[in-house]
Amino acid sequence: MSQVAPDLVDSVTLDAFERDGAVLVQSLVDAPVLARLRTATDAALSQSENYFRRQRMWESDPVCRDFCLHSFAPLVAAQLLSTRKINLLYDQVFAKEAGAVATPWHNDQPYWPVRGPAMTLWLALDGVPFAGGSLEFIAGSHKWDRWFQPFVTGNDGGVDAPYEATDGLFEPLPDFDCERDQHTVLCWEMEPGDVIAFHAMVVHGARANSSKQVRRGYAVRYTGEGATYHVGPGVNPRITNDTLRPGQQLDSAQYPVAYRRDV
Ligand SMILES: O=C(O)CCC(=O)C(=O)O
Repeated sequence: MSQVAPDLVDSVTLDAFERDGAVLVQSLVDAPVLARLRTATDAALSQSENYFRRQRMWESDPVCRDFCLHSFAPLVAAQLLSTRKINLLYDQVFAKEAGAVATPWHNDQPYWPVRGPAMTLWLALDGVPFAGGSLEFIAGSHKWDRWFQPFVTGNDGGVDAPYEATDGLFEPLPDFDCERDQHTVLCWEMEPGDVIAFHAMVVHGARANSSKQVRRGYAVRYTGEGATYHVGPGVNPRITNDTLRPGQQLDSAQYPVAYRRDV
């Protein structure tokens, strides 16, 4: 597994992440690591039909564990969040089959048991053409501090229903597709090994996959220094923790420290 590569995040990348909440980093992961991660994520894909239930593979798979905890990935997250400590929140594989519907607009943090700095590294395991389930981001929306209503997703990644009992806690999702001309929407084609780094509060979704190929992405969620545990309506119960209390730091077997710099 590739180890620490210093200064992976140059100032242009960092500025883009801070300004837009999402940035493409090309050719971050090399072919041997990609091959191992494809094998590992395919094993997870064979175990669940549900688009959003292939999570926490690192806990049982050494390849995922190595990437999440011992590769350069936590360092990249630390540089982007400008933080001295990174915890792993969880990992997840997203496979959009040929013909799959779009993933609706959302921001991630309403689903996560965490308050404070958090982000994702989304690694392309396959090439992602624009029409092949490419991710889209509303530039700068991570700074809005707007918490949008989480929804229950179907097996294909579409919306099944809004989460119940969250009245008043979240804003209804605007129809961002109708508002496209009011925003800068970022979307990149990706080669295998490219990564999109994005902030947990940036509004994003994924286009339908109208190609003939599956589109597999491996997402690793990290939190930064100052992040604390929080549970409330809308939080994904499959990623919560039985022992932490609200307001505590995340450090635990479930959310291990993946990177720490003392000075
Ligand atoms: O890969 C996708 O289709 C959606 C990914 C996503 O929404 C996320 O990683 O938060």
